[in-house]
Amino acid sequence: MKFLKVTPELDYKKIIVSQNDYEGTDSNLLAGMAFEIFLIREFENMLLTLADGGCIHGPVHTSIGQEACAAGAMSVLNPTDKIASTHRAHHHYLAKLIGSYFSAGFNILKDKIPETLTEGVTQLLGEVMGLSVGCCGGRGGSMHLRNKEIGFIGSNAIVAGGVPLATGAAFASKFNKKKEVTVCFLGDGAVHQGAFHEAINLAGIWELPIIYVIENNQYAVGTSVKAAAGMDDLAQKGSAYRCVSRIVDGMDPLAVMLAVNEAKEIIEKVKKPVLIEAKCYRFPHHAGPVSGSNFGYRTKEEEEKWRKKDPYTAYPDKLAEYNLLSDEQIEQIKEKSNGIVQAAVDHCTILEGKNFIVKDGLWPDIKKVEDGLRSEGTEFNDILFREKEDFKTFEEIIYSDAIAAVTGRNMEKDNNVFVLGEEVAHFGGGPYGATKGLFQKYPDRVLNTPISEAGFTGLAGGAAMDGLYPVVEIMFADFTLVAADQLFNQIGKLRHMYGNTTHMPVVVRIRIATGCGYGGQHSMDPVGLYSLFSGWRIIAPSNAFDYVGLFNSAIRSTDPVLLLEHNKLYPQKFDIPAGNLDYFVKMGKANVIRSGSDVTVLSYSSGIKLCAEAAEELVKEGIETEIIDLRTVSPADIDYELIGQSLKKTGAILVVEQAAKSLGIGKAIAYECQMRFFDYLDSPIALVNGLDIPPPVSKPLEEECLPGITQVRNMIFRVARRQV
Ligand SMILES: Cc1ncc(C[n+]2csc(CCOP(=O)(O)OP(=O)(O)O)c2C)c(N)n1
Repeated sequence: MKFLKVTPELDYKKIIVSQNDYEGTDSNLLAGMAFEIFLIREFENMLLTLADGGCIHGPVHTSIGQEACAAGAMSVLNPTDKIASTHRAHHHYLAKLIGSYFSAGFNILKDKIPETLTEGVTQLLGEVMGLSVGCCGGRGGSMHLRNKEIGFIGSNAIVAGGVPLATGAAFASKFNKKKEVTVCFLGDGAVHQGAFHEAINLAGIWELPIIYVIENNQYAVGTSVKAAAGMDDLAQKGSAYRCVSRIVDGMDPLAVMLAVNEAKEIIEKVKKPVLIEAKCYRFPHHAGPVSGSNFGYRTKEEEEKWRKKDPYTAYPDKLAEYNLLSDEQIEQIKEKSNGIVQAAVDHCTILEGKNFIVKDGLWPDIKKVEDGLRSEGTEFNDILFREKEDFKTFEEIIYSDAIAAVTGRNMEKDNNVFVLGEEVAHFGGGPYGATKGLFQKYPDRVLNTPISEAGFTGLAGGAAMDGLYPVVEIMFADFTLVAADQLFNQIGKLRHMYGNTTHMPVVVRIRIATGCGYGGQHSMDPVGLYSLFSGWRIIAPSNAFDYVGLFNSAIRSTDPVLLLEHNKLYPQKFDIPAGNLDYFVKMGKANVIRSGSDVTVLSYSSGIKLCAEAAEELVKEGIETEIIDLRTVSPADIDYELIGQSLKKTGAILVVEQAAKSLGIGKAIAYECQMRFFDYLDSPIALVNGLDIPPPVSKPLEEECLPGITQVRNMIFRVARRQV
């Protein structure tokens, strides 16, 4: 055996900046960066004062020491460029604000500060304080900021959680052929998260216009980079993902500015994403005003060493030393920045003695606390919803073909619809034929992904926030758990958290593979899991007619929609209106598919056929079963009006699901029904569910797990006869 040395071609370098670079840089830009650093420092010191005075609810993660990263990066971004940030985001927000509201060539020493900047700083302060004037109406607070107008697509409190979303924003720019970049800021701690690796890999293979800036402030809370990574230079990570990688002094705004400028050129010319590691330091501990050394994970000596590079002093000193700005000019800039912060504080607080208190009338209206969790439905204002009775002629179609057909029809109508998932562009129609023929017709809009559910669902979320309509296929429902943060913490919550300032039109399609012998990690019916996150709408069509109409509604919806497709339905034939894939079925409207007077049975998806067969068998016993196909099964969309009407007639109710009891929605429906319709009920509400175990592979054992016709028939009989 022998070893050959492998020398991959890596573009991985350290950037060094000299006096010449300073002297060759436009003095307005240099002065502008000083202004940004001063404003950020003044703002965050003020936050600490306000927090100390009890005016801020929640943690304050300052960027004290890290201001140069934001000031440098934003100095070369265009207002249309986008940025994403983390729990430590004030510096990014303020610098982007300045970048967006100062016109090109703005001279901080001579020009008047635009009103919009002062208003923007007030919006940030208001948000951190949880006030209605905040950029998200006080919903998000310090860690969940968003301001689309300035290209601040969102900060995120899940470490690395925002990275796939930012990658989705970059995807949207490329998709729309826009000449803009996205800068995704992250901490050194985020580099160890899977979401980061999945997202940067997607950026690498799809050559997305994104710059990942790792602000390596040496610690994630109290854990050093050395301890977490076993190495000093995190920029190396980029080389694994076809990125150009750079290390830069993050305490020097000019160095960061030059690095980001070069990154923009690389994106334009080489079409590769760029990873910049900006080495910097935060002086206080993770949150609050106290130095990190007080907590014992670092020394005072180390802090003192870094103090010498503090951009608040070292940068203006350098400008003075190189005769680029006088001490007087520096003071003038400082005064301007302090004035803006003071104006924002005056807007939000009054001083009583030595105490700041929140001004009257600035708290958000508590009656509106639930607003914006989901759309109010205005996107359907001009839609006439249809039911099967509205059509005269029909044609037969296989369920899986209906999925492909209606997806294709939407892609034909709207260029912003695209499909992504594992193998969706292969085998002529993806793993189940549900994307049949789409890749051949739309090769740029049907994207095979690597096996990285968190990465591509998060990317879809970011793209959806940017105006695209992604249709994500998740191969098996159980893989939801691999992408749980993106699906639930991000896609399911952000509309509300960002104060209803974003739409989230992601459609996720999932095959439910119960009964296929795939075992306990491929057989989940996830309806109950998604229903825990109320931002989601969940659809489980039992036939192709409903599928087509509900898919059209799902695509039009500005909320995330989960489409559950039971494996058993895929090969079944159903009628849909002849030559019509454009009708809409209303989400939230259930359907009586069989009338009866003895018992109401609620079900959805493949459960409907089972219930219909059982009901048919019970006719000879003299039992008249009413079956309601719920169709939409997200808790807020259950059609209780129809259920109530039925229950008034039958007096008894049974919910039939193939999902395991703990993963179903039957319990929640039973609770609601007894709260709403107690007076109509003659007997306890009954449930039929799968067993609460991971379905085994062995055929008889798996069959034992799932409710079959006998169990359903027996339970309908008992409920109808009031023998529960
Ligand atoms: C997934 C996740 N795990 C843990 C936390 C708790 N937490 C918040 S910030 C943080 C440290 C993050 O360090 P780093 O990414 O280096 O950013 P920094 O705080 O240094 O800016 C931790 C552990 C979290 N918010 N999210």
